[in-house]
Amino acid sequence: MAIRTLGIRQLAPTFAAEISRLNLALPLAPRDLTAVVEALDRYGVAVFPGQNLTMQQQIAFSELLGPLENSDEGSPTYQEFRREHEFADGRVSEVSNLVRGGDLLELADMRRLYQFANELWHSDSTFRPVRARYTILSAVKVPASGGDTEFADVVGAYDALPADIKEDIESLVGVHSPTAVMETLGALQADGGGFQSTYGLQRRPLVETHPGSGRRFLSVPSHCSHIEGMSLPEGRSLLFYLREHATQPRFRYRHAWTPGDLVVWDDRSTLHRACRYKERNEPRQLVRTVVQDR
Ligand SMILES: O=C(O)CCC(=O)C(=O)O
Repeated sequence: MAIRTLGIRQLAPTFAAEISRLNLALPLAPRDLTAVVEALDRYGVAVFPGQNLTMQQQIAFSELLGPLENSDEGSPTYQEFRREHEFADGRVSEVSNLVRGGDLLELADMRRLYQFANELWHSDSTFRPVRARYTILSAVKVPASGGDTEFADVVGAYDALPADIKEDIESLVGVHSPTAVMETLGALQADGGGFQSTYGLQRRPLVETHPGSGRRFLSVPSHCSHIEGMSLPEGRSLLFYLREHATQPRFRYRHAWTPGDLVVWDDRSTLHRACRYKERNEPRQLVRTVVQDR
């Protein structure tokens, strides 16, 4: 199997792997690309230390995995923001507390306020008509402490559910919206950033089969606001239960960033969240590209 050539070291009990034998700045041989996809099918999170890619190299690598999401789509506000980012390309969305030139974002800047949404467990773009298949994040500037990214294995978590719960949730459909998270944060209020969404509601099954691994996974990100055909309290309490189950420490991996690291995760088989840091004092800047799923 091609995956053996990658120099894999598993990072958490059920998933996540470090891949040490590839230089992503160079064009990947087809067999290496196949091996990377196999590793993502198997481990969900792939950590490539010390890559130090330029933005163009990250875009080139990401495009090998599939078509990229346009980060401005559906939001003229974001288009405007991006011009102020150092990595100004529609295929890149910067995760950063800086504006171009290196100043920290102002206290009430909505970019700062909206980024707190990343601290809630989620998988990317489930609220868009086309969700994310993979997210690629690489570290440019990292704080001295904190600012890790934490992942949860929703494949292992599904396997560990009691049989009767698996049966109960088998054909349920979750309804996803960005406002689900922004409402929790208070970001819909004028003094919370006045968030408005241009997206309609997206219906997604609560349980799906991963096409690469053939394994079942739970789709319970914080953007899933309720369950179709269930009252809000009943659906939400089921979602809280499933998310809590899926994010127990035994299903987690926490990545402490070093500048130059590049991490790819499969947004179907994992959840993730940003961890707190002293964002009023220390710069943190990561370059993000997203490969579309369906
Ligand atoms: O900043 C992080 O650690 C995570 C970013 C994130 O949640 C995302 O890119 O969706």
